[in-house]
Parts: sequence; structure tokens; C-alpha cells
Amino acid sequence: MLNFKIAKIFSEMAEYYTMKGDQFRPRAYEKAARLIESMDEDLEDIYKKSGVKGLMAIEGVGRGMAEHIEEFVKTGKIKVFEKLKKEAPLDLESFSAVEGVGPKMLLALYKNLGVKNIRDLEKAARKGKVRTLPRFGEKTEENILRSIEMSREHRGRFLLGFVSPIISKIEKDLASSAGVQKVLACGSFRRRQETIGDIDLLAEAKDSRAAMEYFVSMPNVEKVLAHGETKSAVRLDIGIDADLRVVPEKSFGAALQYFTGSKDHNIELRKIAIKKGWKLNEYGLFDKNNRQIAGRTEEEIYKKLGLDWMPPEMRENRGEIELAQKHKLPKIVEYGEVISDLQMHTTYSDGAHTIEEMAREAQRLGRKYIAITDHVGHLKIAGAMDVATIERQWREIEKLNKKLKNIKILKGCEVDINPDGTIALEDKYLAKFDVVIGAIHSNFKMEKNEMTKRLIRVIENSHIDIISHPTGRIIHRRAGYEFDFEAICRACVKSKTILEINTYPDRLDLNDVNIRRAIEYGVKLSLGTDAHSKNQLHYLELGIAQARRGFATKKDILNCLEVEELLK
Ligand code: DGT
Ligand code: CA
Ligand code: CA
Ligand code: ZN
Repeated sequence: MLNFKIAKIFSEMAEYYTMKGDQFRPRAYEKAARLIESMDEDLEDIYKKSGVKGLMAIEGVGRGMAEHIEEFVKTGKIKVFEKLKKEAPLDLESFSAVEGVGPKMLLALYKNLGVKNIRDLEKAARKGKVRTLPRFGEKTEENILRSIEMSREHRGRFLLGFVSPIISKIEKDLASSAGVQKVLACGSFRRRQETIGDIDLLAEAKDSRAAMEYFVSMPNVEKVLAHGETKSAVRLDIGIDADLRVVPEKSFGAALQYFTGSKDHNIELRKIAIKKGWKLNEYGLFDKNNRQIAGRTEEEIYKKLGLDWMPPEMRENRGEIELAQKHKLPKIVEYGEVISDLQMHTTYSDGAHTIEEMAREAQRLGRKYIAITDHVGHLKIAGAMDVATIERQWREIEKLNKKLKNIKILKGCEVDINPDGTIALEDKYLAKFDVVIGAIHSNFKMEKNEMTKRLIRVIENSHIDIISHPTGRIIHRRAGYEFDFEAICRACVKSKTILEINTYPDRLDLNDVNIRRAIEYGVKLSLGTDAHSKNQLHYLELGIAQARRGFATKKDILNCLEVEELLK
């Protein structure tokens, strides 16, 4: 698939254009990159079918960009991009983990200190050279070192939302290849962890050799790391490793259980087996005479050990084993029980598609209702709506609700939370929305007490229904802001304010641990994709997965309510 490569190039071009002080292209290229990245269709297919014209029909892709794509298909290169890289040969990808250092700063670092990649940057910062540059200072230098430290922890891990479609496709292709009966991706992917280290595929096959052959010759394999009869390993073009094991039918459940993990969960299970005088491994559960007593299915392994079976999302050794022994596992929310999406953006603010396009796609994905929540207030960069625009949007939503069958559109908005906890829109407007979401988009670095006060004040505001991406963290890039989570939960319960699970792939905020804490306080949760294009509406599933990892049940999640109940 060409899309990821092109998306990466466009987003690097955006950075280079920013360095050059270009007014228009940085945003256009960045936006196109985001859209291309989340498209299902392959750019190469589109080009082969309908040429440059076909490419130009893609949202956000103009003639220039379409021609770049054509050039890349034909030559594997984009000349303009090569030229930009020559002017400043920077390993931009390596810098993406460093927070608060924009393209212009990178250019200054390169010109003054010869910094080309994150290693150079770390060296320069450690020597105290960064602080000597104009507009940098000691604090910036400290921040740089801190975020380099943070990126180390994440090195080599991939966002679930990014690899998920790729893994699902491999599962599907393998399953329908010759000689293969059954394939499942296990490991952190099956547990739907927010990031994935590597892909662990498990198969049952009549012809193991053919399965291995197929696996190592998939088109997206960049390098074969191992090629055996029952086990092979490859590196995919996106940089992630995948291995495939073929196991016999009588061990499939045991292998499935073992390779799903987590490791800590497995260790606890093994202890239970040992206590009974048995042995548990990836081949099965064996009694003291080494006779296999379970292993064909996962269910029978758990059952024999005296536990209820549990969904993979719960297996992190966070108390689930004890609950399963006592037959007290919560009945976590099912993927099909979530019937709505409560945050998305349209062309009324910074989204790429119209309300109608978003609604039709959401309906196709099975949602019964959605909230359109374009930015309001003073978030100029995100194209916040003024009051005249809001009224125009309301009229359009009313019209669409008459026109469209099987989906209901709610009038919503996302409003910026000021540093003092007030919000930037008059009450008389706020009162007329069905759903008002408050979000922190600026002044992240407040003192913990101040931030807690800021949040509590907005939670107590009777017009605010939902607090969006409550901790502000961005996976791989930014730790959340400091605040007292417990105090926020108590305030939410008191004022019936809802905390969001933002399902955008690099947000997933609240995360699994915070979801579970919030539920323990009795806080209700909502799910919102925060989609800025219709291609992102399917991210809802990522949030449901995190809700399940946080042991959320149907009654904890607002999006499981029918729309009439919700509005009450
Ligand atoms: P990842 O790849 O870092 O995102 O995380 P996982 O959970 O996929 O871990 P991975 O790929 O190292 O191993 C896959 C599964 O194999 C893991 O979830 C549990 C099992 N496993 C790996 N190492 C051990 C071990 O030392 N003991 C036990 N009991 N199980 C293990
Ligand atoms: Ca893995
Ligand atoms: Ca692995
Ligand atoms: Zn936005």
C-alpha cells in the first residue's frame, strides 16, 4: 500500500514548507497526509484506474499533490521533496517524538549546531548548547531531554489504530490461503493494547509449509527474519515485525491462550496449575502423569483451572484472575452495544467532510445517532464557528434530520476551556445545544492545583455535559497535564458531568487504567471518535476496546443509550 509512504512524505513536506515560512502549503500538505493515511483505497489503484483526475477527486488533494503521487508511482521519488531534503537533510521522523520543537526550531538547530537527528539533539542538549540559541533557553533544553527520555520507552511500538487494519488484512489473507484452516493474531493486538510491539499470528493448517511460504512472500514483507516449517518471522514495510506459528488442533486453544498473554496473566495462571500438581504451557494443560487434560480450546483451559473464561482485553493481571475464580467477572460492554459517536468535526470547523457525508458514513457503520461537535469559541486555528455560523449549522442539521432515515444528528459543539475554567461562548447559545463538550486545548503546563481548579470549575458549569480527552495525553508525544484525577471524578459524579473516552488512535484518553478508576467513582463515560474526516469514524472501535480493558459495562457508557434516553 502506497498510502503510508505518501502520507509520510507529505507530512515531511509540510514541515519543510513551514521551515521556509510558506503560508499555505504546510497546512494543506499536513491535512492531505492525515486523510491519505486513513483512506481504505490504495492510491496506486486509484491512479491506475483513473489517473491524476482520480487522485484529484480525493478530499484535500489538489493538482500539485496528485502529480506528486503520479511521479512517485512512476519513479519511486518526488523531485520537489528530494530537493527540500537536500537543503536541510534532517531525519524528521526521528524528531517526531520530541514535543515542543517545531520545524523552524529544527532548522535553527541544524544551521547553528549541525543537529540532523534526535541523537545529535540529545548530545547538544546534554552539553548545554541548545540553551545558547536565541529563543531556546534552559527550560526548552530540559523539555527536549525529558521528551527524548519519554520517546525511549515507546521506541519501536506502533499505535493500535495504525496497525489494526494491516493486521486484520493479514489475518484475512492468510485464512483464505491454501492449506490454512484458522488464523488469529494474538499478543497485545488481541488484548487491544493501545500500542503494539510485534504481531503474533497463530494458525491451524493442513499444509504448514504452504502457510509459511505464503506468509514470507506477502507483498508487504520487507525482510524475512526466519523461515521454518512451523514458525516464521518477517519485518513488514511499515517497520513492525510479525511471526506466524502453526500449531496442531489439539494445542490450538493452549497456544491461543499462551500467546494472547499478557505475560503477567500467564504467570498467574501457571501458578494455579502448579498448585494443582499440573503443568500449563503453549501445548496444553497436563496432569501429573503428563496426560493432556485441556488445550483444544481456551475455554476448557480456564474451566479446568477453575476460572470463568474472560475476553482478552481483561487479561493484564489486574485482578481479573481472582474475579474469574469467584465467578464475579463484570459483564463488560460488547462492541455491538455502542450505538453512537459523540464527537466529530465537519467542514463547519476544521473537518474535511460535510455533516451529511459524516452522517451517511456513520449510518453505514451502524451508528443510530451522532453528535456533530465543531469547535466554537476562540480556537482560531481550528476554524471555530461564530454565532452566525452556529445558527446556520443548526438549520442544516434540522433539515438533514428530516431527510436522512435511520440516523439522528444531535447539535453539539466543542468549546475551549479558558485557563480560569470559564468558557468562551455565551450561555444563551450553550443552552440550545444537545451536547456541549468542554476541552483543554491550550495552557497545558499549569501547576497541578490550578489545573484541578480549572477543571472543577468547568465541570460545575451546568452547560457542560462532557469533558473531552480529559488528561490531554498524546501517545508517544505528550504526557497528560497534571491534575488530581480523584477530585475530578468526585466533581463529575456530583454535577453529573461525563468524562470522554476520546477514541482517536494517538489519544485514547481516558486510557484503560483511568477508565477503571473513573468507573469505581461512579463517573459515566462517553465515546467520541473526534473524527476530522469520514475515514476516521471507524476509530470508535478502538475506544470500545479501551472501555473493555477498563472493565466498563453497558451502563457505564452513555453511547449505549437510545437517543431519547440520552437527551433526558
Ligand atoms: P508486545 O508485542 O510488546 O506489544 O506485547 P505482547 O503481549 O504481544 O508480548 P510478546 O509479543 O512479547 O509475547 C506474546 C505473548 O506471549 C505474551 O502476551 C505472553 C506470551 N509470553 C511471552 N513471553 C512470555 C513469558 O516469558 N512467560 C509467559 N508465561 N508468557 C510469555
Ligand atoms: Ca506481540
Ligand atoms: Ca512476539
Ligand atoms: Zn478539531
